Amino acid sequence: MSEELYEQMKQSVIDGEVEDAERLAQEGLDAGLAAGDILDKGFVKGIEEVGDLFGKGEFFLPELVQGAEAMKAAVAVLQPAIDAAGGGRQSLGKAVAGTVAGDIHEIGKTIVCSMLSAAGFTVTDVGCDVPVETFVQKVKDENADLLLLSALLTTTMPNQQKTIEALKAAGLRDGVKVMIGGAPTTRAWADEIGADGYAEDAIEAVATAKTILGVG
Ligand code: B12
Repeated sequence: MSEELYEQMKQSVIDGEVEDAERLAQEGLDAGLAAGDILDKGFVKGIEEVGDLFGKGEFFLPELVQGAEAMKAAVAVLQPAIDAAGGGRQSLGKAVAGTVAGDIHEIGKTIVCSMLSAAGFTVTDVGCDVPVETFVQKVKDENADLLLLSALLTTTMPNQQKTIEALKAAGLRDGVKVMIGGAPTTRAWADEIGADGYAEDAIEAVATAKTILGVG
């Protein structure tokens, strides 16, 4: 029964059906499924398929955009449930998160933020296409323990490195751990640019955040 629902969720993203995605997300919650499972087993499978079809040239930009809209609509419905899972506990630490300059891919970063909040971190999401200076300022303003930098384009990955360099220049690097991620990034890239952590997905991001901050 839940397998069928997950399949419909996946299909709603492939078809770019915003209203179906919202309805199915709510149906999943009503059926007692965990928000994380709804994402991972349903909607994320859909957006992955959309990406594959786009990569193969079978989908074009309008379908990509529409799929992303459906995905975002589903995440919005699930957000309160994800937040509630982390409510009422003492914060594990302050995190600032965003997608680097030149890059407007925000779905994965938003999911990472949601999962971190659910796990008990206090997260400030600074959005996408974020200039290096904004990251530095936010780390300072929030007195952040952790900075999360997402990049989905090979062309914007260097902005993760530039942000780390800017933190050093501002004298803030020692006070904050930096974790990077996003589909084209790797552990090797994280090591190369001097990041403290790397994670392949949102679940691993939570575990890595706890490890590098020595909490939880
Ligand atoms: C949706 C999407 C879009 C949407 C984004 C909508 C939005 N508001 O976010 C739109 C339509 C706007 C878009 C635009 C473009 N896109 Co696009 N897009 C995608 C797509 C299909 C899915 C990305 C996604 O949301 N995945 C689902 C999430 C859940 O996964 P994720 O992002 O990887 O995140 C997970 C992990 O990576 C990790 N993670 C992510 N961030 C972080 C951060 C940290 C700190 C950590 C620890 C972990 C972590 O955890 C997440 C959750 O598990 C991918 C294909 C793909 N399979 O990745 C292409 C893709 C990324 N796009 C691509 C391209 C080329 C573009 C465009 C240049 C297209 C164009 N010609 O205009 C533009 C670029 C615009 C820009 N300047 O940024 C290419 C990139 C190629 C490359 N290697 O550089 C891809 C790979 C498609 C392809 N196969 O060619 N895109």
